[in-house]
Amino acid sequence: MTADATDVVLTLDEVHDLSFRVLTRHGMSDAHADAIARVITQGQRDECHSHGIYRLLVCTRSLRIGKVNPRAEPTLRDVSASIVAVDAHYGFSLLAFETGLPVLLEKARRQGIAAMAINHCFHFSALWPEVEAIAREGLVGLAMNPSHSWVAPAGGKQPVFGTNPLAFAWPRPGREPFAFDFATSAIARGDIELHARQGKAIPSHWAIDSEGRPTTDAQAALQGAMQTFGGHKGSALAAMIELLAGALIGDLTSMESQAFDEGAGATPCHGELLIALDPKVFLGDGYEAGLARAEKLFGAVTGQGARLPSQRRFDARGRSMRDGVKIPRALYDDVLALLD
Ligand code: NDP
Ligand code: PYC
Repeated sequence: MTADATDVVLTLDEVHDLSFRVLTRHGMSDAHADAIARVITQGQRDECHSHGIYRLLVCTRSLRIGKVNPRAEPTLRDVSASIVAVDAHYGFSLLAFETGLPVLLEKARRQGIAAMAINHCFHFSALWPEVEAIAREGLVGLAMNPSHSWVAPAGGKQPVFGTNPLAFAWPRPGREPFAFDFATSAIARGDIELHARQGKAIPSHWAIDSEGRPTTDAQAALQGAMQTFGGHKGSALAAMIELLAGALIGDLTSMESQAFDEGAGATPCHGELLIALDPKVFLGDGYEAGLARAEKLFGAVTGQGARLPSQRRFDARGRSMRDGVKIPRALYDDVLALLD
């Protein structure tokens, strides 16, 4: 890998080790620190810069604010034959996800479809590692969550919705799954934060300033309101996520998460909904044919030179596993300072 003086190159083990040390240094239990360090490493590995090592700054700020329980032990509740709920007890979401995943998979295999509600969690991570984990088990995965009310509805100017990510993965035996994962805002807020850190302009369709005018100034965007992607369509999906991963699972909407924060500036605190579907149950004897039909669909996309979502990530994954990852020197120095 070529790196200039403004970059630092780390192996994936070094990224994990650094993340684990920073998190435990800030009082986090080993179990939480390991779950989070693994996902931050995956984010950096796949060159998802808004959800890689940058998140250590966000996590540690939330820990210092004191609202997160850094040693919370998630508990499981068997809601029904096809629903499991995991209470994160105001810890970060990732250990709760890992605690509930085996039960979600077992219920989906038995019932054909199952849901997992994660409640009372601080949430900062990308969702593709979770739906990929479901697809690696041969199941179809869906995941979604609210965040803080940063995003104006289409046609409005006041923030109501979160950046509300929606992720999906379809298993492809012997190869990487078909997966997508996107914020229902025009871009993840983390990307605007990274532009603000680097003093870079943003495209004018990402956000409006506090006067309601489209802006290219990342700082003004953070103080104004973000825009949904795809106008009214992203707005409707964002609302759906508030309902399914908020109201339906008895947890906070993005407006309520923002109010719960009381201006402290911590990571959003709310719930998350995951759904797993087992193609073997849906398709029975038609399982092989169903998966072959999916492959034909993917081939029709790639056959004309279009790419599947996540292909950029999988390419980056290969490079990072071989060569390590490049981290901007200024970010690396800020992360190292967290060990002082
Ligand atoms: P992007 O717009 O970067 O990517 C969205 C998806 O579209 C990815 O799956 C991407 O695949 C795919 N894609 C991009 N370009 C193409 C293309 N030309 N052809 C086909 N597919 C394409 O993501 P966002 O900025 O919306 O979100 C980034 C991350 O932020 C997500 O992982 C999300 O989970 C996370 N997030 C988390 C939140 C939380 O509350 N925890 C809130 C909001 C966002 P590829 O990656 O391969 O380019
Ligand atoms: O990038 O929008 C975002 C985000 C919110 C919470 C975690 N990431």
